[in-house]
Amino acid sequence: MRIFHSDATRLRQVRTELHDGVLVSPFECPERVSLVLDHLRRAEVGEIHAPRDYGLAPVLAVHDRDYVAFLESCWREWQAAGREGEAIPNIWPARTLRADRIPETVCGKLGYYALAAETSIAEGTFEAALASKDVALGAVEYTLESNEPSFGLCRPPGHHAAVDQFGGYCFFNNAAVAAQYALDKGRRRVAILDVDFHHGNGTQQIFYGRDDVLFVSLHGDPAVTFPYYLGYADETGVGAGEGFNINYPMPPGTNVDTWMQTLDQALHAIKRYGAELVIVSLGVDIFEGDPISAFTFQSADFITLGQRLAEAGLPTTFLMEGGYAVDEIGLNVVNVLKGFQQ
Ligand code: SP5
Ligand code: ZN
Repeated sequence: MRIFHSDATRLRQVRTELHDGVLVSPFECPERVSLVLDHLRRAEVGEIHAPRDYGLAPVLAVHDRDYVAFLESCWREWQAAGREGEAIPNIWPARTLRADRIPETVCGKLGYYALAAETSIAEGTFEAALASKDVALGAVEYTLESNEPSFGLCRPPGHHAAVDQFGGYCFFNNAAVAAQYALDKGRRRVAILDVDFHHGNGTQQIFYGRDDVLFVSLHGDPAVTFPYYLGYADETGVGAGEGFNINYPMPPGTNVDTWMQTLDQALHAIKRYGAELVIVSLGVDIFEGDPISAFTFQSADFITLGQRLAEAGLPTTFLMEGGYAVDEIGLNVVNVLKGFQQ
């Protein structure tokens, strides 16, 4: 298996996350990358390569141009406005307000383009997001050219990022960028299997009206779990996309047997679809020890997950999403990839 990593993914080094009403040191931290990398090296999972620079075109194939421009200028504008801390939204075009006009100053734009407040923006955020999508593109390009599996150590993660919204620690939707790239290189049916604890609302939104990307997600029930406002089982797609969005919400505490049985259903759907490529949005925050999640995976269960994914027998690219139990994040990722290789 080939691994893609870029040192620039560590350039995002924000100090603050709004968590339980307190500004804390962010769960989504650059050490996550270093720890996963260490374990990948020690376990000799595969050669580690730096991706090339794919530019902005593959990003603009799924994201709104003004949104990307906002991410690029946000921190500069925030500083120019003389704000003391990091850029955090505190007002949104919520249900009774207008969302059809984009404000002109950074405070208003932040709320317009944000879907959550935990994700601060500061120096290096845009650069790390650029590196993260290059990692995803390097990985998917390798799989497209070789049919061999790959792992992209993306950071920041991507699956909460929608066409023109950031949040949930995500800015560019790496999996969506990679899936679109595969389509642009001639693949006709791509599946994205999202196993992160949280629903991949951004990926769902980007492909909701389309039948060329099947989105399948196993996640915590949005009735009680972030991102709360998307991820129910009755969201099945719209128009041409009807039937090509499959959500499997599960309650907090769901045991691994139930989760694995649900994975079997997901993999059946992916095979029935005739996917030519599977992109796995690999969040290891389904681990029991994850500080912000509520599923019950033990480290050994990640080996089983990798084995089940390999049994599907499809070209597969893994892209890193969440996972915040930093002491075990490296082991848990390596276990998935080793299980896949067995
Ligand atoms: C990529 C990814 O995994 N993003 C997750 C973003 C979660 N952000 C907010 C989480 C709020 C968790 N609140 C749970 C409190 C448990 N004490
Ligand atoms: Zn997550």
